[in-house]
Amino acid sequence: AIKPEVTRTSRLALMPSLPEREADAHKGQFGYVLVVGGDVGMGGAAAMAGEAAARTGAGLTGIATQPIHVAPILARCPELMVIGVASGQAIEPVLAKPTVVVLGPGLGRDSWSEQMLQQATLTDLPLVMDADALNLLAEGRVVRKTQRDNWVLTPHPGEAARLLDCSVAEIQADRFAAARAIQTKYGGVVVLKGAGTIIAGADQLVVANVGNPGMATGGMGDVLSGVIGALIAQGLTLFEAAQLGVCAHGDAADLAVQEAGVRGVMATDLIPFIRELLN
Ligand code: NPW
Ligand code: AMP
Ligand code: MG
Repeated sequence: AIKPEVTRTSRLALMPSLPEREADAHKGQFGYVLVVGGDVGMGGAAAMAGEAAARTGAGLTGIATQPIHVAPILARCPELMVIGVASGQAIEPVLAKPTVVVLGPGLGRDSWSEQMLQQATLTDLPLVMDADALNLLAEGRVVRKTQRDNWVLTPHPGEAARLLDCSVAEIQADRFAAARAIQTKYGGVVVLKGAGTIIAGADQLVVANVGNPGMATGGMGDVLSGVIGALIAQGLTLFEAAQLGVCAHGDAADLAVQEAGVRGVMATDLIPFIRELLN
């Protein structure tokens, strides 16, 4: 049940936060999103986040991933700058250019994952933390700062339970309290995903009643993380980007379902609709 005092957010309310494109605009004005993720077996997650970021209007998009994923990702989407990072290799030079880092899609939880996480969390850039970046954070494997103002955490209920060291049932029993508790513990902006996604900042809390059960399929969250990253890159605040990203993503899923039904929607099906809705 939605508490009456909780404000509902919507795509239309947030659209004015997206800057117009002037006639003489250039790509440097729309930011550089770097996706860090894609361990062996999950290259698709990083690819989906990257493609979603580019289609959401990022000026430039890069992906730092396992070397074996470079060629297949480039073959699918040559607009992406795909950087292979081997075990033990420093990514410091790669981190000099982006305006925002999306950390976690398909990142995994092994030594390569930890190496990528440690290096990426050394930057002071804004971060979108998703998937295994959240799992590693929950396990205490982020060594630098475990509380920061300039990150967006996007847990699903399973990841939220790990972040608070409780059960999924406890998260779902009071999703508002759970989102607030994660925000208090880790700072920044928290997006607690699932039906009735909650977005919590330090002193704001809104609910987005968007989306549908067709979204219960792999890759949906990876697309969302890229969308939020691209909105941050274009100058939205973290709280605005989280709200507009969630709403555009959920509304796009509704359009995808209207087109062909609730079963068999794929995460990449949302991407053209997200683009259309943000234009
Ligand atoms: P249960 O079973 O109910 O106790 P995991 P993941 C819970 C990558 N991917 N309501 C639920 O727990 C990701 O990016 C790669 C209630 C469920 O079993 C990650 O890096 C893909 N519970 C990595 O895989 C496509 C909910 O969480 C558990 C819930 C692992 O991510 C797929 C699953 O969470 C994937 O995105 C809800 N609404 N939602 C690719 N193509 O490369 C989740 N749970 O164990 O964190 O696994 O989300 O699949
Ligand atoms: P992930 O579990 O990380 O792939 O993220 C799943 C995405 O799909 C999140 O944005 C969820 O909010 C969304 N989603 C999944 N199931 C539903 C549902 N039943 N209703 C609305 N949104 C959903
Ligand atoms: Mg996910």
